[in-house]
Amino acid sequence: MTRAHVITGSFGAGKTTAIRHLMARKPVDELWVVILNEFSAAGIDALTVAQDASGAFEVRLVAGGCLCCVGELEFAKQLRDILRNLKPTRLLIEPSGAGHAADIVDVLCQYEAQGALQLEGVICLIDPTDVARIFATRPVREWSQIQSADVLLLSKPDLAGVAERDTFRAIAAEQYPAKSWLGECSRGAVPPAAWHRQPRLARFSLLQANAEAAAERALPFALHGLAGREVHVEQLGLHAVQWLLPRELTFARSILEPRLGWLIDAYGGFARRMKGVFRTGPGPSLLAQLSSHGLSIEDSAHRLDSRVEVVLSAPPGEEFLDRWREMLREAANL
Ligand SMILES: Nc1nc2c(ncn2[C@@H]2O[C@H](COP(=O)(O)OP(=O)(O)OP(=O)(O)O)[C@@H](O)[C@H]2O)c(=O)[nH]1
Ligand SMILES: [Mg+2]
Repeated sequence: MTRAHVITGSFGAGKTTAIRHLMARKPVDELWVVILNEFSAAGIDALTVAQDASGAFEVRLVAGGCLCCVGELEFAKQLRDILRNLKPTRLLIEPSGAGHAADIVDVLCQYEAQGALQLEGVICLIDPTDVARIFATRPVREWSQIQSADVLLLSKPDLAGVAERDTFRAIAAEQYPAKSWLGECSRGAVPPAAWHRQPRLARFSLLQANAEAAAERALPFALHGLAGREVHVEQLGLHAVQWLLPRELTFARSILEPRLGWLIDAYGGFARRMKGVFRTGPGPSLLAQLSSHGLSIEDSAHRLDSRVEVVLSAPPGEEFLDRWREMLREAANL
């Protein structure tokens, strides 16, 4: 089955350099296809991206500002043709710096659900000369490229000083769910561990310090016949419950928003922290967080699944668990 990789990042972050590096290491007997979404139709990158590749490859160009908007039909057409007729071993996709990474991830996940490909990972490159601006102003497109990625890599490490590395780590620390890999990418050299299939199994991200010491118990939790999990964690005197729900489910904002607020008010005394990201349909997901400042709700570009975690200072009682399960059941749609 075709293994697909997405390499995102803002303008000039080093995406094509990374793909060129990967292409140069492609086994000679494998067919690899690259889809480049260049902002202009000049096709400059298309000429060089495979210059060091050996054996069979193909480079397809989709011109336009955003693979999923301007070039939507073209992208879908190319993808269908590639998967049906070429069946490459690997498919590398570079959305333009102006692209909506989350929508591309959605399209690839749909193909994955049909068994037509396996999405190995979404890598977002962050240029050290951009980190301060991205962290301070959170531009929608760039923040969404970061949110929809499995892996964050600081590109051009030769240009990064202590401040840029600190800001890169600060951006990573804010992400929910936590990224599966963080690292650097020098002159396109994507670290092998970042490039291989990323585990999408949730890792508990709110109690992650000293993870070995955690006691964990997973229970099945199905909604509309789709298997999810409810996991209870106890660590260092704190208790946490997380629900992990498959990406096929969407959740009604009109139920989630008031009910989350109600649950927090009713059980706020011992809920120390809560984070949840829920798919709500084709658009942005809903990211809810409870911190010392109270409950906040915003959009997120995370599209891979839905999950929520609550950290408590006492073991969760049955009534508390039932209220949460009930809310998830009522808000979930197929
Ligand atoms: N100093 C330095 N420059 C690098 C590194 N990696 C890539 N570059 C340079 O960064 C520039 C942009 O690299 P590209 O790979 O074209 O970036 P891109 O993300 O594909 O750019 P767009 O497609 O235009 O958005 C090029 O001049 C690269 O040579 C690195 O590790 N260090
Ligand atoms: Mg490029």
